[in-house]
Amino acid sequence: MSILSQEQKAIQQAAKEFVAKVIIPNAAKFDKSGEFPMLLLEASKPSNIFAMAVPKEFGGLNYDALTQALVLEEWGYGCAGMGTTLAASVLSMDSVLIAGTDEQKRRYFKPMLNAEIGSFGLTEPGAGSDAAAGTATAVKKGDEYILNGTKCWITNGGFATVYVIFANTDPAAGVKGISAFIVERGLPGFTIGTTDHKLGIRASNTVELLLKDVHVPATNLLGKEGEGMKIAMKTLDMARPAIAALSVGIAQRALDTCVAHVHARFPGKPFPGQTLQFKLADMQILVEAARETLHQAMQLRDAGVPYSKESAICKTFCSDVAMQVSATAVSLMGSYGYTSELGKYMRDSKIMQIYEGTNQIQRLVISRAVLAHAPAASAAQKAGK
Ligand code: COS
Repeated sequence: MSILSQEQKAIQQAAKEFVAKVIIPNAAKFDKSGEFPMLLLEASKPSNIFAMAVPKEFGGLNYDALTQALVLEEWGYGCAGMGTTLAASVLSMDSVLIAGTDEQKRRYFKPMLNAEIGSFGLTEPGAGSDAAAGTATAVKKGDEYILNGTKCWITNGGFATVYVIFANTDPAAGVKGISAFIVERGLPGFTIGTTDHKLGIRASNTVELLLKDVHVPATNLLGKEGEGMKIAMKTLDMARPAIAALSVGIAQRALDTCVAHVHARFPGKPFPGQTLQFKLADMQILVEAARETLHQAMQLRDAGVPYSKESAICKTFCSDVAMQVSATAVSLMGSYGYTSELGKYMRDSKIMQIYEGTNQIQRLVISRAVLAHAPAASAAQKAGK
């Protein structure tokens, strides 16, 4: 178990209370309707939680990475759809934290202090796993860039106030021409396209973003022209553990639901055979191991050491655990499982294995890191034996 500070424990407790009061009572309703829960934003104002990643000097809560993960686990426990809203807003802020000037940070983070949300627009119809293949363009004219293109499967897109959008300023340069821009809602030519209807995380909002001759001030360029891919990759390193945190929350909830059901089913009686008991033990092992993997990655990030591989590992492992534990929970509980809220946890788990880089892409990132650190050749190998 990670050793948490008193402050971290207090923040975790506050998150549990918020989830119990606001998220859990509303989760089933928004899962069913697929509507965006505006009440979530309103209820978040007193705690300023949408500014949890915003540094103190810009008015935010300045939570370290581990503390952000603690909060997101609780939100995932309550409803991974609503948790996704918070995670995706932080994702967009991460790009600004990485590459923004102080003035850009001040402007971008301001709405978050009022529980408004941000959105991150990288994916395109022909550029998902291959993030470098995007065809959105940004052409400089005077002191503006003119953006054109389509972004898809964009979380929070329909309700965000500010966006980080990736577009190519030099298509001939390919990946080295990708640039990142802050784009504000309401600019002429910037419209919201179709809303996606999803299998899971239905309380979150996922849309297409359409950019048609959108004039963006040149001062909204993040970093330099051509730095977009690096900004995107660094952002995803920061953001993937958020998905791991939501996943741990889902897995813990599925397990707790099973345990509560077993208690209700066999009140005051010995628990039935070892098949059930061993399954519950396996679920507990997976949940605890997943949480540890996540916390280790966050401790590396907080210590300022490289953590790309660990970010990819925790995203992959925790999302696979969420899927496995929630599916096992449904199977163990039989018809009750198939007709209860356990189905939501299983549906919500599936996207955890897909978004912010599929688990196949994570395996690519992990294997590249492993291969880049090949062990020194043994004496026998050096001798050619
Ligand atoms: N940190 C900093 N820079 C990084 C980086 C990281 N973690 N990963 C890659 N880069 C840099 C590389 O060093 C390279 O720059 P140089 O050529 O100057 O060295 C550049 O970014 C391109 O990297 P690479 O050559 O590895 O890119 P690839 O096209 O081979 O693709 C993958 C890399 C597949 C890992 C990338 O496309 C990816 O992550 N895809 C998934 C996208 C995703 O997660 N989408 C979710 C959408 S948001 S919900």
